[in-house]
Amino acid sequence: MVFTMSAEYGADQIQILEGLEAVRKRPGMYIGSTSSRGLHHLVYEIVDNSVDEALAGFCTQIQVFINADNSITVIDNGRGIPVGINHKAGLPAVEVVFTVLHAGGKFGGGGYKVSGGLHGVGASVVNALSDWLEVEIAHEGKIYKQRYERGKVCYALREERECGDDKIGTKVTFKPDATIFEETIFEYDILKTRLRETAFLTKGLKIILSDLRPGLEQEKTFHYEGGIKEFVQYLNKSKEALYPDVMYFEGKKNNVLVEVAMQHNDSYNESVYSFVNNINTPEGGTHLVGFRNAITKTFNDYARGAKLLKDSEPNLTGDDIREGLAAIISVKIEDPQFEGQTKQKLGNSEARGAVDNVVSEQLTYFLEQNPSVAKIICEKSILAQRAREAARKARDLTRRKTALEGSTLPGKLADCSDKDPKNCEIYIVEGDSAGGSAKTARSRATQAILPLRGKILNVEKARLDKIYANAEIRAMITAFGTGIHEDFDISKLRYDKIIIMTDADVDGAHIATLMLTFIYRFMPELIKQGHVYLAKPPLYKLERNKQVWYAYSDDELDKILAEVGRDQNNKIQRYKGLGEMDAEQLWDTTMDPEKRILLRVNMNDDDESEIDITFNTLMGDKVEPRRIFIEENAKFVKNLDIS
Ligand code: TTJ
Repeated sequence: MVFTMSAEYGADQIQILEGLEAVRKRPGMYIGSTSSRGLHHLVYEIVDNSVDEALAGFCTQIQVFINADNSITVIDNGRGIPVGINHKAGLPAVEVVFTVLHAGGKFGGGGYKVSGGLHGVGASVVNALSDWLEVEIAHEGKIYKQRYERGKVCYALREERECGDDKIGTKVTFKPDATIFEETIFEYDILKTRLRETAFLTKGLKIILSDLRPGLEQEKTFHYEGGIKEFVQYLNKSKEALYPDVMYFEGKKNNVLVEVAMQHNDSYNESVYSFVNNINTPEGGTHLVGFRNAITKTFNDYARGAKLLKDSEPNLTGDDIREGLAAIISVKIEDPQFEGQTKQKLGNSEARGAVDNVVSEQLTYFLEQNPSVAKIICEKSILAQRAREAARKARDLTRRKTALEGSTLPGKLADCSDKDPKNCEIYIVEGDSAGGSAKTARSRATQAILPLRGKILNVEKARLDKIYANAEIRAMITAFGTGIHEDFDISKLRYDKIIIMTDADVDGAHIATLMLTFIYRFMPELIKQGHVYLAKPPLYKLERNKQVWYAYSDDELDKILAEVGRDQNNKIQRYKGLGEMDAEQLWDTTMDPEKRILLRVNMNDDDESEIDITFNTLMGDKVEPRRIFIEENAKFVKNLDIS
């Protein structure tokens, strides 16, 4: 096959170059950011094209390599990007894919495309933002190849070599442009989380992730014949399932492909995740509404029909039924419309009815065929209803209390005088002694102190009524001012920073984790909007000839000793707890905004399900998954205090 390339740059070629120039000028417009998140989105853009080929039924395996030079290679065994001339552009189709903006996505029209969707920007953007990109296509016994640099064609698509007739597929390798991305080092775990999710959502597709970087070599294969059923099993792996089987419903209505998998566990949290064309929709949308309507209606009808719910008793609410529910809702739509603040909410109205229909019909049938499972779920929901009633009473009590006596803040709270939340911060301090020093050390104008007595309630294993009854939890809720769950209103937040200050030992870490579990489960927006921090107290105090240094890590201590000298004039103290510091030292080392180190707790929507699983693994009932998690992650732990 001979390719002709017009020697002079026609109008089209100039337009193509301008398009890619625009991408390089304002990359954030196309991939959201040029941070680590934007860098990893490049990989998803390319992989999603192969996933499309899998959804079309022509690709069964995708390999992703992190190469030694931090370039990425993606290989699939699909039909291969077409190499024939695209007559509209007068160029080979594959060149159009990589050089014309938004030219990506399906070639055969129709179908549910994952790539190049509203969230996708197409492979041409990846090309424009790469130092170089090479594509090879195995087609009819030949390998075709083309190379681009910063989006510009280096040579015309050419026949590179012969290959076996049975070889098919597409291979793309690209190296992100370091002049555009602040971060060009790929993180294996970020790609692992996303590729695992993609494999769950595309049943039967095998995805292999390999890290080829020296010293980081590892490989993992994701292959789930059970698709989202296995996703729910994965969500429940550190929990106790209430019944053996994961319910699975699938159907097609109003040209919407519906897949739902669900299984209750013994926790009190809801872990329901929704997707459209494999794209996570953390803000939910019509598909999620359809799901919620269906299960609330179906379970109430069943509970009444089976006389599990007396006529005199009120209906179960969606919250009651979804307590402890792990579920995946995955719909495929040809032209998804996204809404919401971050464009991660599905707007298509046809999805609501489609999901409601499929789930109502098939769940009703399932419950009739499995009365024992139905009973278990209804009884758990009725218990949840009673606990919710009790919690409402407890909450109304706290509300009434604050209403009657004005907003009584917790007695132990030493509030700050400035009333503008933007200027204020609250330290949640472990233990009364450290709380005392913190109250003395603080700047009264802008720093509030809330001392908590030892270990707070582990909300991962408690129902709402017990949580409201816990004094420490109530103190935090009242002090923060936002309310929790459906009451949550971030505009009522009384402090711009919530700083958790605990001892630098294992107990302190455990208390900090308990507090983070509470905030994550009841006020996740505080974390998402960056209000939650961990104070970093010093690990060491070095005294030498009347001079004092503080070190916040072993490395830092080594650096200081290298400077001042290692001899018997050094007196080194390893801090076991905040209580060992007097107020002045606490201020100097941990509370003075000019000098302190604060670690901001970050959370983004990409890894919602992973975070949920991690909290449950660490804080939940089952010991074995926790042991495995700690073993797998111990290599990242420094300064583990084993005293
Ligand atoms: C679409 O239908 C006609 C034959 O070609 C089909 C296609 O586009 N297949 C395809 C594209 N398989 N894999 C890709 C692809 C793979 C990677 C790694 C990157 C890109 C941009 C596309």
